[in-house]
Amino acid sequence: MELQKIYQSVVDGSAGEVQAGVQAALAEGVAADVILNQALIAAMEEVGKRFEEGDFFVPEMLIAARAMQSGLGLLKPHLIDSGVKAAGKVAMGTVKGDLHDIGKNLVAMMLEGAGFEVQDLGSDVDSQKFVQAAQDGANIIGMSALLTTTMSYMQTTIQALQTAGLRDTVKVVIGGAPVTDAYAKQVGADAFAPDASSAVRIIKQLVA
Ligand code: B1M
Repeated sequence: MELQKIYQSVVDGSAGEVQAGVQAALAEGVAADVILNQALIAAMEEVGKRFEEGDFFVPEMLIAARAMQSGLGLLKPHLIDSGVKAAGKVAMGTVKGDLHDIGKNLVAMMLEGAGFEVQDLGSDVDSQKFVQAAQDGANIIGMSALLTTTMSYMQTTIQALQTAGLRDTVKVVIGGAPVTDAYAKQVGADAFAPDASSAVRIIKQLVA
């Protein structure tokens, strides 16, 4: 069945086969949200599980996430037409002064794979951009930092959200190699995510 083929192609990281499978499934009349939930999202859950168990590493996860995104691109217009609601709106960015974006991109892709609407703010993101995203309706702010010199900017952003009166309307989740659970508590974030698949699990719990 097409759904099983799409699922396997995402896990295998084969973007061409994912796209062919999605096109075939749509042509057969399979609903876009069924393809999304039973093939793309289910496969990314499997990828996240394999990563957590140590069977997959960052490259496999990145390749699978890209394959999933190539299928998602084909599905998006159909999902918009059928009015499928996102699980939540996440604004993701790497904090000001920091140009490392590979981990942030991976988290964003995994969240998209899990059904979240993701606004990618890029890297070197000023606190006011996060504030603006919250004002524009993001209910989760995700921040990434890879440098010990830039991670303190996470607190600057949280304070900016507080000053703008938005701290209670958003959940703030942070991550990146130098960030820890203790640091998240210290700066007043709602949670720390050590990797992309835990970010998905933690954010799902926060919005549940
Ligand atoms: Co730079 N760099 N780098 N770098 N770089 C590190 C981070 C470093 C540890 C290397 C080292 O010295 N051993 C070091 C930091 C030292 C420190 O601060 N203690 C360092 C340095 C010093 C620098 C420069 C200052 C070097 C220089 O110019 N002298 C400079 C800084 C530039 C700047 O940002 N202003 C610099 C530049 C660069 C490149 C541009 C060359 C390049 C980045 C390219 C890019 O991202 N587009 C680069 C790279 C590639 C690295 C390393 C090698 C790899 C980082 C990476 O992509 N990891 C890195 C060394 C290392 O980590 N081994 C290093 C893979 C990625 C998937 O993991 O980002 O941790 P990670 O993301 C994970 C989790 O952390 C988590 O999920 C992700 C997926 O599992 N996560 C989140 C991340 N963000 C999250 C957000 C969330 C949730 C989870 O929110 C919800």
